[in-house]
Amino acid sequence: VGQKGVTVWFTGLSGSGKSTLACALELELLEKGKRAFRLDGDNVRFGLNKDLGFSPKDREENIRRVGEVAKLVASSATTTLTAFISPYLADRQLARTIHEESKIPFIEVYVDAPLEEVEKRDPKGLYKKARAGIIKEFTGISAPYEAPSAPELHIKTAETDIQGGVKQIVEYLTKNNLI
Ligand code: GGZ
Repeated sequence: VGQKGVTVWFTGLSGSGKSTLACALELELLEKGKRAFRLDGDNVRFGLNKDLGFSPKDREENIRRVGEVAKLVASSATTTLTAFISPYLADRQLARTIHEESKIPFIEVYVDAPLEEVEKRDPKGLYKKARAGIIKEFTGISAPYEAPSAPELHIKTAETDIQGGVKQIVEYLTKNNLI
């Protein structure tokens, strides 16, 4: 049985570790000889979605497009990883529906770190700017984050290291015959 297509959808606050986890998982899959492809803010918001900002409407469109692209890539039997805050339940549900309609498995991974923790990390100083009102509509500060209630996987990055998180995901994908 060869590799099937699947989308692994990371969601969580800025600084929670989505991109870090997605990068490490991508590397692990490639090293195992699996096809893997990653979409995140760095390769999407500066290109495909450079017309979009952070209003609720723009985030919705960001996530809709990412959902459509992820589905297309995953349908070529590639493990597709997406790392976007995707703060709204309804937007993530739409991404899930887009996949279900094409019979592509959709695995939601809640990258969970307390706001207190990510604000302390603040590697880019964004939370500080958001608190000061310099960045508007910042998730967790002045815009909502709607946590998933039933994600396929829940990773607490304040309590688990990167390799522990990657292991949790690889085990899930293996057990469910998705890679
Ligand atoms: C949230 C923002 C904002 C606002 C800029 N709110 O830590 P980062 O910098 O690299 O990741 C964040 C990224 C979020 O983009 P997404 O496409 O993942 O968001 S969404 O899924 O909600 O559409 C952050 C930066 O962009 N950033 N302004 N106001 N994050």
